[in-house]
Amino acid sequence: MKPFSKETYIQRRAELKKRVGNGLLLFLGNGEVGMNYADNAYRFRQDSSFLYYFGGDYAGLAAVIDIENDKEIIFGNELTIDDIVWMGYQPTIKEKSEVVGIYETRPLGDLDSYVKQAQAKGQTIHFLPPYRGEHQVWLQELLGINPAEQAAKASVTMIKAIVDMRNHKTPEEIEHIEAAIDVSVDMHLAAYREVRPGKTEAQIAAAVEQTVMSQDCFRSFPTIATTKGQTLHQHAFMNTLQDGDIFLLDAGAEDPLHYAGDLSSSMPVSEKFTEQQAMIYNLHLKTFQAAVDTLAPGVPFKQAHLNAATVLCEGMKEIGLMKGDPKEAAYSGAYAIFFPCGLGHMMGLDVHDMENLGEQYVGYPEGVKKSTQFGFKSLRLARPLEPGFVFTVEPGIYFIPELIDKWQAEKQFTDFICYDKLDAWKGFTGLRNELDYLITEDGARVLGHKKKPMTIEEVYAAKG
Ligand SMILES: [Mn+2]
Repeated sequence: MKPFSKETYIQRRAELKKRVGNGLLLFLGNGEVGMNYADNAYRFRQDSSFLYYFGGDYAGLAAVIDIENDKEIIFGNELTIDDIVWMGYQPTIKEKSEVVGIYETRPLGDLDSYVKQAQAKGQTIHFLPPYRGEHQVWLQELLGINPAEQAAKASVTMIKAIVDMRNHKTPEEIEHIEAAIDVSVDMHLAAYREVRPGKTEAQIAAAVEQTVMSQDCFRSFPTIATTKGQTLHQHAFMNTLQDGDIFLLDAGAEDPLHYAGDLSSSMPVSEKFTEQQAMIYNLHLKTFQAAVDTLAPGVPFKQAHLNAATVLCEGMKEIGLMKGDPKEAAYSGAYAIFFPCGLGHMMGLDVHDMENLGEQYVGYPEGVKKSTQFGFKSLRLARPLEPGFVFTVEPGIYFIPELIDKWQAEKQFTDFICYDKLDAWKGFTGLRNELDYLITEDGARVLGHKKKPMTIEEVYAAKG
């Protein structure tokens, strides 16, 4: 797929300038980070806001949009002959900047004096909250702000403008997201094919990552490939798959422009689910459908979360693990014993889009604070949905022995939870599915051209 034209980047910066109105917007690109020594670096990943406004997918850059002086400058150092000997020839910073419509470039060392002059003239310096240590050091050098105070002094005006722009995906962004999702579906199909007793989690993860790398993409986050799905983000691969286990995969690709896909699947390690597993899997599909049926412009995502939780409580009541009014059980937060996370999150250039800018700005409307209650506090997205929003839907059902024991000891929600019956379920582990959705003018649609298995029949067919 083609990269975006320079007009895309020019328009994005023009829109940002208009929204912020004044001052100097400072963007720090990411650098190389050594794993154990400087030249043995982690895989390079550019900052997503930098990618969004300046393209520039390489280390050692910064950029400014100087609104008062009507300047857009990329700061970076040209390669030396030593760099070229070790890393090969690359186009110059000037050449790489012109493809995003930036015609002024300067050495990185000039950034300091540029920013200090702007400060001396009384210009407001807008910057984003840093998430890397070297940016904290850099901001301290440039602006004299202590790392501990940088997040609080970051520009709320700049954050809000960027969040609002990046939250609304354009058709050309959606093409890239769908390309990433298609590769993500292939990653999951590899797992459905490979999962069987005797294989290790590491072998399945390897098949999944072989699939993504062979399509010129990279994973959008560390793969979760586990038979201990009750642990929501289990990143270790330490188990051998056994007959009767549920295998859970949460994995996705990012495409060459770094747009993400994020999918989850749950499947039996044996040929078929046990009767008990099939019952919980089908209840999970009902919660999924309840969530999806809620998605529409103007409807808060929190409502989709609550509707899924209500269906979960209805099902748990039928099974005999809950009692009382299911809707009350959902709205009170009792559901969280089986579903302690949120229903989903925004997705774009980051798999949890713009989490570095603050979930409060990304996922919640002005004036609505995120709950601190267990369960609801993990809901990253709650706001009314708008056309162009792209997000995940990923309800799950988890039996977490430590959580069950803790709540039982504390006598939490005894009107709703049948603790005496839960003992027998502590070894169930957990399951979820996850798909990615776009809000349209009149509803919502699932993203991607390839279909990930969802129903039990589809799961068995994919296992082959
Ligand atoms: Mn997700």
